[in-house]
Amino acid sequence: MKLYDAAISSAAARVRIAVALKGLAVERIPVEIVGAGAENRRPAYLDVNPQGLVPALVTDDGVLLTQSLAIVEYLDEAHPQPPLLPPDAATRAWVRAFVLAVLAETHAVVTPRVVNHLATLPGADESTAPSWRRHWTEVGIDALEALLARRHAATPSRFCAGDAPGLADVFLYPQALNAGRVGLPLARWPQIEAIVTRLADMPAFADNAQATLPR
Ligand SMILES: N[C@@H](CCC(=O)N[C@@H](CS)C(=O)NCC(=O)O)C(=O)O
Repeated sequence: MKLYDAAISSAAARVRIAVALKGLAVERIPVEIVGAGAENRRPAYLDVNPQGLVPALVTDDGVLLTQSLAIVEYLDEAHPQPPLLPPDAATRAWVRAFVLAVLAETHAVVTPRVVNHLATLPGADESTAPSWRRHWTEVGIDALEALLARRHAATPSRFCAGDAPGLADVFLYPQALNAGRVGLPLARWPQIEAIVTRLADMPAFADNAQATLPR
């Protein structure tokens, strides 16, 4: 398999973590996504992913996949051990709701392309982008903490939805590290801090997400 990847990308980190949890091998193809040297909007990469985003994965059969959730679910279906989704339908639905709260309602509104555009709008100044990023990170992670608190009050577990790391943890970890990048220590979210601290002890997580644990 080949992974179009950027070390700083939390979306790509989800795939790197899933690959590591599954014990799979993947050839990483770095794609520059920031600054003047950015390659992801050039025709060569748009041929790979018309959205111009990382990650993208080419399977062993030569099929090209995009979107981290679709890629991680593909890996889980193609390589079922260890499973990333729980066995019962209701917990699977909870996990998917949590993952969507990370990718659609938190990550999607603070990605560089959104924040960079905001900074060009009339009335924006140097505080607009950092303030937007911090606000939506806080709103997003507050919601994740509330979802976890409610679940764990009824069904305590070491990780998001069980005693082994799964899909929700794969998505939570890189997003939680992003909070540190915008100056938000994890201590304000005790459920998340406890889980992320456990995940940080696992090489599949620690070695595949860029940034250190925010304290
Ligand atoms: N929903 C997508 C998001 C992908 C995404 O936003 N990737 C970012 C890096 S974290 C990217 O490629 N940004 C480049 C750009 O915005 O130009 C996924 O989960 O794969």
